[in-house]
Amino acid sequence: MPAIPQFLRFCLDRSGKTSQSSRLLSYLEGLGYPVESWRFPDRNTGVGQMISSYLSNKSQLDDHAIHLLFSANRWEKRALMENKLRSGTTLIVDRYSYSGVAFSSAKGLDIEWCKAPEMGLLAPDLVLYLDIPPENAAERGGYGGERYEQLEFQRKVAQSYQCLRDASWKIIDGRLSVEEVEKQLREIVISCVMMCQKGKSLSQLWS
Ligand code: DGP
Ligand code: NA
Ligand code: NA
Repeated sequence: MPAIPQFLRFCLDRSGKTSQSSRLLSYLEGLGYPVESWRFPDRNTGVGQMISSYLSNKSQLDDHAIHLLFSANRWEKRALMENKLRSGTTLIVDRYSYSGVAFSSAKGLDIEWCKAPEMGLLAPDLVLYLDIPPENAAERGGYGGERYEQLEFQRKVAQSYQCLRDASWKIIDGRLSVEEVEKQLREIVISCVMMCQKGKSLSQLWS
């Protein structure tokens, strides 16, 4: 039974990533694939609660310290992630390491320093970047509630993501209608799932 290692990840705040993740989940479930939807930060763990408190401005932390907590939050789920993938479950992951590096390097931290604690986490087969101008994201509902939802900062984050693009990325225009984005995502995802079904080994970040 070939493994079906899969990851899909999304980016800027208010880009529509969370609702598209759940649409993709239903789509793949409907086709009969074993699939789960995950998100980072996972606010349910002890580390995740510290992150959540930081994001809602209830606590202050040094930029390096919070970076390491986000990374720890991914590491604490790594073994489970590997088990799921090896058993053939597709994982749709709403944010992952690229968000970690993009947000912290946007604060001015050295990009190589940011990548270091991410090394050895599992690499995704596919990264889906919903590209939306930060100005448009800022007009969407709920924006501004959390620490990073500031237009100037999101512009820097968008620039950081540009430096992180690699061959696993597909860029989707996030200004298109929800239905059009969904249609494009389905096409990209199904071809990735089929390719992975033929047997594709797990690899690690950052290579
Ligand atoms: P979300 O639940 O996707 O809205 O993410 C919460 C916020 O945390 C959002 O502003 C993006 C930011 N974020 C997500 N992952 C990381 C990370 O690994 N590092 C940092 N610094 N920020 C992150
Ligand atoms: Na957010
Ligand atoms: Na998230």
